[in-house]
Amino acid sequence: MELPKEVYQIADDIRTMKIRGAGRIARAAALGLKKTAELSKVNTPEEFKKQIKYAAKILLETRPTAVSLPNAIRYVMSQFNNKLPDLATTNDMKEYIILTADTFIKNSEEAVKKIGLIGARRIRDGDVILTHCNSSCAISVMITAFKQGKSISVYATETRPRFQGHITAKTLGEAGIPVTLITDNAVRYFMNDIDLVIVGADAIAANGAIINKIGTSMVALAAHEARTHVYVAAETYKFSPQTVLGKLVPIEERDPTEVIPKEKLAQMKNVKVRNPAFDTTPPEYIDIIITEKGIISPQAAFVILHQEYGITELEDLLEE
Ligand code: RUB
Repeated sequence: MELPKEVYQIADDIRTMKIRGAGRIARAAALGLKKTAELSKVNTPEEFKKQIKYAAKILLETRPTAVSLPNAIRYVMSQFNNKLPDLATTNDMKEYIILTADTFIKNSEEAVKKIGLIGARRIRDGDVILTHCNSSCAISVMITAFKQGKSISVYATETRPRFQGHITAKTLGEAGIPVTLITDNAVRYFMNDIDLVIVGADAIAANGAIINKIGTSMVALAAHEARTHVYVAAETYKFSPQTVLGKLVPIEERDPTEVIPKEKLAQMKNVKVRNPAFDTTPPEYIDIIITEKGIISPQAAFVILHQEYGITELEDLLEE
């Protein structure tokens, strides 16, 4: 089965982290389905159904942790499958995929803006905020609060091993916010200077636990010890329906060379490298989750999942 080369390119960009961050990955996956439909050369409905299913599979296999990726694909594919009886020609099918993918992308971009507006209300003038990694949702909250005239400053962790904290520091700094870049190890050292922690999420489990960039749980632990609030900013398509059904969110382990060059490791005896990209923060360490549908406590994660997926859809997912 062949796909347009643009679709393989998107899959590759997600795998190699040229496109990264759970929201961006989700929008890129929807774009991958759209490109499949736009550039498809197949002529029969049967061939197109096979092709779009194959594109979904290729995109799904790129990165395992951010649940926004399967949720974006599920959004497009389930609407497509429900609409199939009304889609008479291959062209109708292609147009419907394009329409649904565009809707997902537009809703997703609006969700990030809305999270910014809702979350900014919880930021006070003068707040010193700590953030970890690079989350568009967390950034949306901080920049919105700053644009509203709140004089905030931010500590950004560098976020080993891929240094996504550099992107965060650059973005916030360019927006005019004073930023202090710190090593991940320095989080507890500075915690007493911090008013609140704000991070994003790659996935949120049914019990309200947050899966985010490795190190988030240590940041939350240090915040908990210092009685500093922890806010998570995440769209509702980052809640994982599979966790209602007993599955755990898989944690991606990336290449050792991200941690240490191959040649250097080769000089060490009896040393191996582990490089998990994400970790799980228990709900007890999280004060609120800011979604585009409003602020919830982590304990209300199941309510969001129930609203988004309903019992019938959840039962269908049991087969996945
Ligand atoms: C990125 C990361 C981000 C979340 C949320 O990890 O952990 O905090 O994805 O980001 P990676 P957003 O760099 O490995 O993809 O709010 O932009 O969706």
